[in-house]
This record gives sequence, C-alpha cells and structure tokens, in this order.
Amino acid sequence: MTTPGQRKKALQEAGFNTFLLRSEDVYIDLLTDSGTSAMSDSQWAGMMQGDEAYAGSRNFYNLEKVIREVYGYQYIIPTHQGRGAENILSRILIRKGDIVPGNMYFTTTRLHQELAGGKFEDIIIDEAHDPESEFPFKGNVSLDKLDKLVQQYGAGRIPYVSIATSVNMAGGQPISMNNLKELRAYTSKHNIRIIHDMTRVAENAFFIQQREKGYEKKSVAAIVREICSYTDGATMSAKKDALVNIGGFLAVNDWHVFEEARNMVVVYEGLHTYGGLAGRDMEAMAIGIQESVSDDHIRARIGQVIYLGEKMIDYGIPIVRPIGGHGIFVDAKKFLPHIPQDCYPAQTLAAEIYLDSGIRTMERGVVSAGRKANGKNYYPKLELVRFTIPRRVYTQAHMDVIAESTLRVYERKARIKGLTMVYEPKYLRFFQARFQKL
Ligand code: P61
Repeated sequence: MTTPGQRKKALQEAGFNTFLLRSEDVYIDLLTDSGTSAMSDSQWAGMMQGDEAYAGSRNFYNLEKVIREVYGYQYIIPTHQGRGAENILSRILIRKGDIVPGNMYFTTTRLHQELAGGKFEDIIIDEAHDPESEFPFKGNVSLDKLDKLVQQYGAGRIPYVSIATSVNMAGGQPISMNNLKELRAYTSKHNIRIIHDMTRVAENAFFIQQREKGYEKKSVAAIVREICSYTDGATMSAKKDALVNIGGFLAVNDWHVFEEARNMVVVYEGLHTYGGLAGRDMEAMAIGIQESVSDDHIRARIGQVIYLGEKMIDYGIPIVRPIGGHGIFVDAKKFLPHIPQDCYPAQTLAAEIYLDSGIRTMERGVVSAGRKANGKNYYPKLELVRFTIPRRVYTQAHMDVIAESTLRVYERKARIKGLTMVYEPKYLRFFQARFQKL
C-alpha cells in the first residue's frame, strides 16, 4: 500500500507511463496477464526436473510431445517468448512488399511483419472497432475485406493470413469456429497459409463453447485442437494461456518452413532444443499447456474477469462489450469525452487510476498504435485502458477494490486533464514514452 503523495511522486518519475513504474509502488497489478500468472504446484515440481543439458534436454522432448498432443502441430521450436517466434516466422515467410492481412493488429506482431518488409492490413469485422457492439464473435474476419486484398494484390503477394485467437487489442474478443472454417476454405482455394497467434487460444475456445451452436458439449481441449487444425502454423507467447513466467514457441506443419526456422533460431534465440529457455522453463510450459485446457480452470479464470466487468457495468462505467477473456477494457473516449485523442485519453486515464489507488493498468489506444511507415500517427477507433487479470493470482475482494476505485475516478472525470508526449522512442513507443500533464 502506498499513500497518495507517494503515488504522485512515483507517477511523475515514471513520466505518466505505467510501464515505467516500479512494481513496489503498485498495489494491484493489472498491467498485463503476461508472465504474471501463478504457477501451480505441479509446474513448480516440474521446475525441479530441469535437464539443463545444452542440447537435447529431455524437457524439450516433453514439451514437443505435449504441443503435438494438445494443439496438433507437428514441428516445434521453443523461443524465449512470443515475439521471438514472430521474428523468426516473419523473416522466413514475408518478402519485401508483401501484404499480411490479420484480425486486428498486435503491436509486436505487426512490427515484426513490417521489419520483414511486409504491410499489415486489418481485415477484422467492423463490429470489433465498436466498443458497444454486443456481437458475440468480434474477433471474426471479414472475408469480403480479405477478398478485396486478394483481388488488389494477388494471392501471391499474401504469404499468410495472421489470425489471433482472442483478439487482444479488440478487448479479448473471440473468433468463431465457423468463421475460421470459412477462412480455411477461402485460403485453401487461393493457396494462402493461415498463421495462428495462439497466445490465448484456450480462452477463445471457452467462448466458442459458451456461444457457438454445436460446441456446448465439447470440451475446451477438443475445441482448442479443432481451432489449430484449421491453421498451418502458430506463434505462441506461453506467458498467457500456458501459465508460465517466461517462454514461447513457433509451431508449423510444413517441414520446409520448420527446417529454415530451426536454422534461424540459432542466430536469434539459441539451439533449436532450447530456444533461449532453460530446461526447467520448458518443463513448466509443458505442464502449463496441459493445465490451460482444463474446463474448470478456464471457467474460473474467465468467470473472474466477468465478475469484474459486470460490476463495472453496474456502476455505469463504459467498457468494451461483450466482456472479453483476459481483462476489462474501459472505453477512455467515453470516459473522458473532453480529452481529444491527441491528448491521450487512455494514457491519462491509466495514470489517474494509478493515482487513486495504486492499481496499474495499460494504455491501449493512440500511444500503443504508434506511427505508420510514413511517420504519421495511427488513430485507432478504440481508445482503451486495459485492466488485465493475471491467472490464479487475485481474489474476488481485489476485483471489488478495482471496480470501486474506477468508480471514484469516474465521479471526478470532468476535472481530469490530458497529457503531452515529451519523449518518444522509435519502436513500440508505448513501452518507454514519457508524458507531462497539460
Ligand atoms: C500483453 F503492451 N502480449 O498482452 P511476448 N501476441 C499476443 C500477445 O498478447 C503478445 C504477443 C503476441 C502482452 C505483452 C506485451 O504491446 C505490448 O511473449 C496476442 O510478449 O513477446 C503479448 O508475446 C507477444 C504487452 C506485448 C504490450 C506487447 O500484455
């Protein structure tokens, strides 16, 4: 616990950027669900069985076996985390001038696509950009938008369609199985790969189970397997669904892509049987993957997110609907309508929430969206503050404190002023940018 005076000082020192706060100065940490979940007793036991051989660690073979069984992908390369896999895959599949369509951008994913010479094109359905739309599958792809790109550029210029399960930037929104099947049919016809960002695939599977006809009686594990079966390969940040503090992987079914990736990983991550991880990390990941597809676990995990979201809705706080899988996304444009997007309403709101109670959240708006290749800012329709819930960490009482604190800030919203950016790094600026009060 900190005092208001301490928080004011900490925030100033952090340049009004919650990424630059020290965790010691944070009371409830909702910055991210990435690497912040609690490992189980089984995972910790697995840590004690680390085989730290440089090459051919038995933990690698355990991990490979589990990924084949749970997800169905054939060839596996561990990486230190998700973006390590994105780097390798983008370098292999994307050539200069290529177009990479996807269901909304993700910061690191799009950057690696751009660094490899590609251009990301958003083909998510329009509903995803509307915080108030109650559409149950706001992660869906618009096949019309994709078809327009294919007509315009030709399928040969599209190395793959980039599909996230649980679309992070849209508010943790799922893609439906039906949409994925239609996308598979379309891309097969045009000989285009689907690459799956499976960072939160189990959470997506839960929503399919709850909302999609024909899946009510299927297990999350079975749904996860089916999702993966419609895609050609995947990048994974195991720090989310898979319940580890560090780790990720690249998985593909195509031997030739695997062969290239296996070679490239030694340049950027480490040998192909550890990819920047310790043996113990791979063991914890193998166990976490199995735990992540348990129906009871996912129901409890998303149940907690829904509990918080419903509380906020009851308080009249504007949030993205329907409630997503990994957190609550507060609509900063609606919360602070008097602050124009150029004065960073979501960045401002994240700072104000920290000031009120020491709760740390994250901006997901114009700062996160960054700049286009021509230097101009992206102006995303969604200007959000993400309250991300780590798995197996907080209690219902914490959720109450979070909602009550947000309500207090909501009650004094008219007096809140925006920010100006005083330092902007070149890549992924939101991590390290600094701001001052207007
Ligand atoms: C997060 F503010 N996510 O949500 P890595 N794909 C997807 C992710 O959610 C993801 C990665 C790939 C984070 C951490 C983070 O703009 C940010 O293991 C759907 O983090 O390399 C990561 O996986 C990358 C926070 C990343 C951010 C980028 O909090």
